[in-house]
Amino acid sequence: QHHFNHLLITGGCGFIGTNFIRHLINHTDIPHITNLDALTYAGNRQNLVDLESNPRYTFVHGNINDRPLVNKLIASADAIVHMAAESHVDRSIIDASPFTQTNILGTQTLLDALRETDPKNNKRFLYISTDEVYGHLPLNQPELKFSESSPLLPRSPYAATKAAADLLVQAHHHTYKANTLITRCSNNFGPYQYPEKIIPLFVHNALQNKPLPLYGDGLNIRDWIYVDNHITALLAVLQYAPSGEIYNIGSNCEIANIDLTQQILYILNKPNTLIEYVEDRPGHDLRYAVDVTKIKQQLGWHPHESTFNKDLEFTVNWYLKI
Ligand code: NAD
Ligand code: TDX
Repeated sequence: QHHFNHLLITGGCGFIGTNFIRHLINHTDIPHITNLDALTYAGNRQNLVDLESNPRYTFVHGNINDRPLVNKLIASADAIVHMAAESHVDRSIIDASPFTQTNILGTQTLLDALRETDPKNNKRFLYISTDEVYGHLPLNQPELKFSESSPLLPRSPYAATKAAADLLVQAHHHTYKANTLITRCSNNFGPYQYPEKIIPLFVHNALQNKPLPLYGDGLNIRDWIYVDNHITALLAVLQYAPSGEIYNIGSNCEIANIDLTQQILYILNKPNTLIEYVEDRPGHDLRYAVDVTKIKQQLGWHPHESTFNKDLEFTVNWYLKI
């Protein structure tokens, strides 16, 4: 088991980062947590502002492409959890260049800084990849799932940049023996998600009785996981995984977008007539589904006993309160 004195998180003011840092502060005894975040439109310092007086937490406003800053921060950390990214597929379709800058070049900057400041490869570097690097699955073969050895066949500009970074991380492990780990998680939901992603966007619209723009025929399938389950998996990987390993993370919960949308409307007691079928996302991935046998067997990780419906209801109600 690895113990950590000082974790550096990149992108901690985003959705998963906020939940992750709150979990680290409340449920671990890691003494120091530094959060490097550029505060893009998706990052909100207010998410964690109550922690800023906590001596265990330090916020650094900066960019992962700032090499001198990154060198300094990596030098004083003993592990890095890299989750800063441009994360929205629709934005990557409009303009991929910020995705290339942050997701590919930013990851390269971190890896170069790691190589310079940690020549003995003592520091664990966990890259938060995504199941979207595998591309998509057909709708008519439910037995198919992505395993860690499935080929990387990304289809959106977002997924292509995440896959490029995933491969760079692997290359640094093989070439320089960097102490890397990679996780590829399915679609997360929970509090603090920016309202461009389907769940918070649809809650937001429904509350104002505005149409919910459902892409295409609404039959695309996503494999949903509650964000806290992703977080316990990340901690299991950081603490117990052998260097160089890659793990899928998911909780076997495939739902078609139309069913998800109807559940959200049901929880909010709003009519299905708010659903508006709109033009499909270009290149819209049909289905994601991850096989999570490896992390369960090797690390003994399991998602918490809960149901999707309960977690969704909690999440929707959380958005009602903000
Ligand atoms: P998010 O968009 O909510 O947050 C991203 C954060 O990164 C923001 O706080 C933003 O300010 C910061 N950031 C962006 N560019 C930066 C830069 N150049 N330098 C420093 N900080 C920068 O994203 P999220 O949903 O929390 O996702 C976090 C990570 O998890 C991403 O790497 C994403 O690819 C991955 N992931 C997300 C999901 C999901 O369902 N949300 C699933 C699998 C993997
Ligand atoms: O308005 C919408 N209407 C709609 O039908 C939006 C925003 C989405 N959708 C559909 C597209 C997808 O099939 O809902 C599904 C989910 O879409 P998003 O919330 O944009 O997520 P997705 O494209 O699946 O990607 C997410 O999961 C994997 C995250 O944004 C990624 O960062 C993560 O890697």
